[in-house]
Amino acid sequence: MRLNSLKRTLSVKIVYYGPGLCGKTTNLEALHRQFPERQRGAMLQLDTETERTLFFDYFPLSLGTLGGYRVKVDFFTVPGQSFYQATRRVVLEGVDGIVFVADSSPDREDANLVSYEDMLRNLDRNRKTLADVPHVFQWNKRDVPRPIPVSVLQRQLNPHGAQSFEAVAIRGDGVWETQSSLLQQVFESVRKATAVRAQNA
Ligand SMILES: Nc1nc2c(ncn2[C@@H]2O[C@H](COP(=O)(O)OP(=O)(O)OP(=O)(O)O)[C@@H](O)[C@H]2O)c(=O)[nH]1
Ligand SMILES: [Mg+2]
Repeated sequence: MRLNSLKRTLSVKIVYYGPGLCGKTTNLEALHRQFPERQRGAMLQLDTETERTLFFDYFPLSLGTLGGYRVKVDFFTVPGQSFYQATRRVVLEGVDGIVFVADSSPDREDANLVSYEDMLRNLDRNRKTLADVPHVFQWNKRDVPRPIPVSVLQRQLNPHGAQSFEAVAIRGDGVWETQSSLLQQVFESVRKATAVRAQNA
């Protein structure tokens, strides 16, 4: 969270994390379409001609004012391909909320686990743990044949029972619910943090 008391702005950073081709970019594109035009900024996509994310995707959202501050949300995706490790660590810097997107395709069970471990490692490098950061899980691609059962995904990736949502991001299903649940958690933690600051001021 960044508070700028001169400009009276508050911005929070949301990151979509997950293995290559799990649907992070698809989520951001669907979300961008679902927000009203007057609230959303342009979507920036840094990708190759093959449509794999090279650096990240990004768009800003204005959420009106809160306590005299203009509130902005910055949505990012990380590139899932394994060799973009350094980019993922940088994109995670200063993160306020994470959506972990898992791929329900039966052959992506290992890829989900590897990406999850990679996320924990990158948080650790940013001196954070998952427990410090509001997060939700999204079980994407529920439309594929013989999807990994949700109970298996829950057991492998979400043993602590964080909020989770099933999705078919290519149809936009579940995209809004995922985001909205995460933002609620993020703003609850912002409220607590700013209350503590006010008390200590
Ligand atoms: N069947 C199915 N395909 C999906 C779904 N969501 C995304 N896809 C497809 O999966 C492929 C990869 O989606 P992307 O959104 O580019 O994946 P990504 O996670 O951004 O991938 P990287 O940028 O390489 O990490 C595309 O062909 C999407 O159309 C879904 O819910 N169901
Ligand atoms: Mg992508």
